[in-house]
Amino acid sequence: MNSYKITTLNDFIILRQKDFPFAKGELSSLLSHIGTAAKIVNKKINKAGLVDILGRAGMVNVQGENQQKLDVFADKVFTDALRSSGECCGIATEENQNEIVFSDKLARKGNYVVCIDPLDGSSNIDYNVSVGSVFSIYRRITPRGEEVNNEDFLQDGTQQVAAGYIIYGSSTMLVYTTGNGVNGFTLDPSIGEFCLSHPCMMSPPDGRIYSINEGNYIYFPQGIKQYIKYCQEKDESTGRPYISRYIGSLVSDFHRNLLKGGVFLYPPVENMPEGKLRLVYECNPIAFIAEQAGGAASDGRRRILEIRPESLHQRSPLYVGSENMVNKVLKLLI
Ligand code: P6P
Repeated sequence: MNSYKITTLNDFIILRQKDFPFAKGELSSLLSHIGTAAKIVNKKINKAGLVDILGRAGMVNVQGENQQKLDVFADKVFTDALRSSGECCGIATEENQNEIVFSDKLARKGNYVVCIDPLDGSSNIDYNVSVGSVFSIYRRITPRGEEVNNEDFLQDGTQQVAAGYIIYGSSTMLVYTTGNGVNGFTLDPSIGEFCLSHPCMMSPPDGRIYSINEGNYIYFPQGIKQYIKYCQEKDESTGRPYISRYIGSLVSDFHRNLLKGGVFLYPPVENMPEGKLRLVYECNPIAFIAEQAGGAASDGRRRILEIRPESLHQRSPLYVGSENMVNKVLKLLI
């Protein structure tokens, strides 16, 4: 019988704990709780077509978007898991206008806050298109023992201690970084464990995939229109014309481009002058992972990670992926 060396997410977190000489296992425990919540959400998503969990919950979230039942379910699962971890003293989530303060004694002692989009791409759920969860973890600014407040959640992306996403696709993967590279874990349903499947993920510096909703073409800044034309020109020395791939689910589009090389673009458009994606719980975690994998992430003028958030739900244009491709976009935007 050949030996099949499995490294589960929890094995790996503990193994890598030495990267945090001062950590006493708190961040490790928090990441492990996120992994557990992801398994629960995954189970529900996998059965979505079979139980009455599809479709709208009949509510509207802070974004004014119709909440899908799975959105509401995922939000509750991650909130409960983070609250019970004892390491997290509050969360900012896409589904709630303000931060959620965990005021019980244990949680108030937590060192960390989490910003999360519990189920991104949820409009795709009813059509069996892959969706994802995206999260950032920060050390709190307010003193331990006190209740968190807004400032704990409006830190710039360079302050993230960890970030990750779960992609509920043909297989379910959890990809995260704690600032020491990016590692991917695939859920093995037969043992109910996330197992290390993509160690040290690196984004190719170049790629041939560009991901953008070309339906908004007429609203794009001139530089983006030029970039799309650049992608479509024939130039075999640079592998053009490139390939257009767009799922309409940030985590799925980003994950594919991270592995194969490519660039994802969400520019300002007519009814969203700051773009559509949320800085705090979509752009920042994705940008942290992209940079840790050797890629780049910009709003067209600055590194995403250097933007000082002013509000929880503020939007930002996002150009993210292979470094040379992002740099080409930025050159045309100047
Ligand atoms: P559009 C999904 O609703 C989402 O928030 C992201 O996951 C995705 O990248 C984007 O919106 C797609 O937006 O306007 O192209 O449908």
